[in-house]
Amino acid sequence: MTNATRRLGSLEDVTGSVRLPRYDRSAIGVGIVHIGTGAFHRAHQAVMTEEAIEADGGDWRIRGISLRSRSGANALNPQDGLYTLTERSEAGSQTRVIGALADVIAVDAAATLEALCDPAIRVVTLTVTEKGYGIDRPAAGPDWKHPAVAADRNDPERPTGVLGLLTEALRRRRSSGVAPFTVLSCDNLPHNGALVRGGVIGFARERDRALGDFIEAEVAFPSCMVDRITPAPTEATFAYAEQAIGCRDLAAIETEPFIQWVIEDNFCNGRPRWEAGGALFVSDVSAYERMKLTMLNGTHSALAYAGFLSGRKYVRDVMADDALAVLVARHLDAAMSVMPDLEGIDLGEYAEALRARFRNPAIEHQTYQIAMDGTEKLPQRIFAPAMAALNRGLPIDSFGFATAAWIRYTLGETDSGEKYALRDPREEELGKALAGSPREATALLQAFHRLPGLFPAELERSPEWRLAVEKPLTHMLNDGMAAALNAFVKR
Ligand code: CS2
Repeated sequence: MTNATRRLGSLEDVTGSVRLPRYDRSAIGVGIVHIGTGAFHRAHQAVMTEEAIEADGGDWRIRGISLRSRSGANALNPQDGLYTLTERSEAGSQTRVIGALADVIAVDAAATLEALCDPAIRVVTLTVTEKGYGIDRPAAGPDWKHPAVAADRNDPERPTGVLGLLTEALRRRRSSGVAPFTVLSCDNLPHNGALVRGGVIGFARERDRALGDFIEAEVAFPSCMVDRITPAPTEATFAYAEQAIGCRDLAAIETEPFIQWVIEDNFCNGRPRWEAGGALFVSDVSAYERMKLTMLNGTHSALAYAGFLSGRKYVRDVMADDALAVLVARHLDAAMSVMPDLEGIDLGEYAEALRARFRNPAIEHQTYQIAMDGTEKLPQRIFAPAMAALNRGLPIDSFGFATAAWIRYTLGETDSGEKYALRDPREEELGKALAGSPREATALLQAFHRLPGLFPAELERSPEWRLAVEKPLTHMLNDGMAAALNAFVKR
């Protein structure tokens, strides 16, 4: 960029011939609060919302909330919420400017509460990552040890965390006679709607039983499955956007052409017609969700640990490596084998389409990005399908290899001694488990099994499982990832 480049501030600044919002932004009010306005939200729900507004109008623009970081707000607010979205694939790029986002409130709990209490807001959507909710998943209720949950429990009228904010906003709306909003979690969690519902109701009940009962009876928490591979933006993303629109956009993002959103049709206060953007409304999303978590996300995690430790920076590099490509194919087969039949979906085609998406040469999706937060991701992506395979007498070696690669990854150092940060919310606990254990597969797996709430108890007890993890882990520890991988894929 030259210093002279203008910053995107309004649609008039756009000089390139790209698609612009096909509606008058100033005539459309906000109807959604979205918590977590990162790249994924901007590549996914905001785009579907844009298309719903274009097709149908309706006051459904989005007020964004960033609970912990100011960077999204600093980029978007001076741009009047506008940003450039580029879809990239081998076939070329498509660039457009999205107008559905109105503004972003950053690290301001009072303003967040005010936004949540606005009667115009009828849907609250969330992408706060698996760890962001403060929910104890096995118990399907609040995790009272989570720092934000604990703080909000002590000071419920001035909440700063997700459960506290949603509960206090619903309480205030109720006492001033404003209808509740729908809460729509868009994170990669199994039964995300039911999970968040359990968290909010549990948090509310602790405080006031009647409020808990009210939320249980009146508030809708639909589940949904979201899908779009969206790498973290880089300077190259901004440079490309600048070339396409003729001005500097610090909120630009890039993504793949594929987009999918399957939503449980259960809303208590209206919703945009997201069908216009391609969303599918169904009565039960669980099979879609399981397919995506097991096949896409599970394979992603498997390839991320093995790929990162093989020196592969991007997913596309993993796919270009013969041994890793076999690992991916094997993992997809194993994941597919535990899936129930899904009406209208050919799982073999789904697997093939996933491989093609992972190969996308125009997308720089870092294995290190996917590798973060393993303790939050692996239970639903790897351990649950491993358990399902075990119960059905199916092979579990792919799930074992993925787990071994993750454990090896948590040592924080590559085979050539290069150190990296783990980036996991349970990093300290993992560190303690590792410190108390010799660098030996059986001891390491035992130490990890002792971490509460991570592995299903039945899996821990299975000698077959232990062998499936310990064998490749021993290989990884003694001879390095490349040798372990080659031995695994040759079988
Ligand atoms: C990825 C997901 O980072 C990760 O853990 O597996 O973000 C994945 O790219 C998306 O779920 C795709 O929809």
